[in-house]
Amino acid sequence: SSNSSVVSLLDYGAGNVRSVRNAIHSLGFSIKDVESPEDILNAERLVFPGVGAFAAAMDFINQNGMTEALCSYIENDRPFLGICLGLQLLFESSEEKGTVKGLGLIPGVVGRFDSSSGCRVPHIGWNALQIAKETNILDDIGDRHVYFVHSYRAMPSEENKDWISSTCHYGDNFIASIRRGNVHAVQFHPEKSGGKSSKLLVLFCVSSYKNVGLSILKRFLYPESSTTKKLAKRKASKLAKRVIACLDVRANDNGDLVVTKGDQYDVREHTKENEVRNLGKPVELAGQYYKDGADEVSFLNITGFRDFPLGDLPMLQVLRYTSENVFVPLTVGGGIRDFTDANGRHYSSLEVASEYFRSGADKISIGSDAVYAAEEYLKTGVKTGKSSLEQISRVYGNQAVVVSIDPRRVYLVHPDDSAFKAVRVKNPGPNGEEYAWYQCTVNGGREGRQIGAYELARAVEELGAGEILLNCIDCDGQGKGFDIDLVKLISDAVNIPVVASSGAGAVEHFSEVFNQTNASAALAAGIFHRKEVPVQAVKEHLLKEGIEVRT
Ligand code: 1PR
Repeated sequence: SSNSSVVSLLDYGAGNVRSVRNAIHSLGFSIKDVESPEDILNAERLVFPGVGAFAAAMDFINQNGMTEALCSYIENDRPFLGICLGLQLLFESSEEKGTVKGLGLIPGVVGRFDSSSGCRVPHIGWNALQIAKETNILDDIGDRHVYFVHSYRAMPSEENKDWISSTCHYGDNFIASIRRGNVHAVQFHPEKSGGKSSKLLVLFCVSSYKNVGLSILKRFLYPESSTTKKLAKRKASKLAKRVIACLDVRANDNGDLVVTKGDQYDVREHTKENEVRNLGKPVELAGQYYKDGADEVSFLNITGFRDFPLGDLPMLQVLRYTSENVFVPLTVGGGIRDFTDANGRHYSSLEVASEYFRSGADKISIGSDAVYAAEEYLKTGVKTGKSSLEQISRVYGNQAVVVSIDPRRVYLVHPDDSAFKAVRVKNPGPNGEEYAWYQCTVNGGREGRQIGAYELARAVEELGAGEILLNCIDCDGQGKGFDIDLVKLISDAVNIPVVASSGAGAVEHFSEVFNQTNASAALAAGIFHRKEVPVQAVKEHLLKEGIEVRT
């Protein structure tokens, strides 16, 4: 029929759906956006990539009169693929923001992860699944990892067990996917779970198709393809430690956007010309790191504190191009704050963030502005709800908001010589000082503030941050390893995931940070850009050391 290569997409405009679109296009399908209940009823196949908050999504469906159409579409066993919130909405209700009614097709209530069980919330990262029954769409994944990002989950019960096609262990065993006939839904993100980007992949047959995320979408889109895999019992897996490649991006003196990399945040060459160090092109390098197996890619617009990102269209373009080929999560930071341009036009930080999400970012990262927000909060004890951090996490969810901390070590003779939390350091300071506190900075390390990394981390967690990107100016670019004292201090202080950054120089530094701290991920820049240590080598080393990673 004329609809044979069309996917109907229910995108209600919250968060990043660009990757789902790109993945569908790369599989040779075109997309029709659902605008009315009739569009649902007339769909040949329907994909519902829910992102954002449960209540907002249900409001959208109800207000557009789509509830009945969706229920009847699913009850009539028409081809359906729900992703993330697109799975949760099928249940009776959710406890996100009070109790909100869902579509009620599957018995059960969607509840928050219990952080008292010792796991960090949000659940961000790569897990393997326990397959419960024939799913078809999951047939190619074997014991490979898929990407999750959520704070709420549905739990298996006697009443819903017929629906469950796989579970995942994180704190508890929660529902990772459901299947009944042609109706599928997954809690994880296939479009972020890796896959080959080449348009040629459509030419290969499904059974030879080895890539995880796109194989799931492909099996949904081509259900007639044969199943060759037998179901194998798999051992329960832990949340994999993530390896992240970071690209510090700025314009060079010719105005071209380049990937640069500093030593202790100084990115200029020490030559007569004093030019900005140029290590390559952002889109190309991101694509390379994705192919090499990076679990995420971060872009930091390091002069964002002075340039205005919405005036900086190249960065948005970098995101758009990157998301066409890179099917792992993308984070972008730099310059996320309120801004008034030269013509007096005011932009809210939320507008800036929205533009980044629309262009393909899954998370935004806030540096300087989060420091000001935390200072204000610690001073007054009042959450105004007005900071960029609070506003963006309210609209897009805290899993989409990273706070980037840029601390510098301040050595102390006695731990109580400072008002801020100090630790005993492994390597004493220049005058034999045995303690240090970690002073937060703003504007790319140019200005120290009266707040410590420990105090900041705890404050931003309360204000709605979903993850911390923990740099260390002293270690940046030095290749001598992560600041274990600092990473330990912060990863033990908060219950959100912490990404250790700055100082990686060898594969052993990654196992060290994972063995000695509670970091959820480790990020590096220089060693990847200079091709000293490829991402694969880091993964192989971690595997050998018995640390779970996505391979
Ligand atoms: O303050 O919200 O505009 O955000 C600015 C962002 O830019 C912050 O996330 C800040 O960390 C970053 N930034 C600002 N100036 C610099 C600089 O280098 N001059 N880069 C900078 C931060 C640190 C890491 C680096 C790791 C790993 N770069 O991102 O990639 O230290 O490096 P390594 O593996 O080579 O040691 P706002």
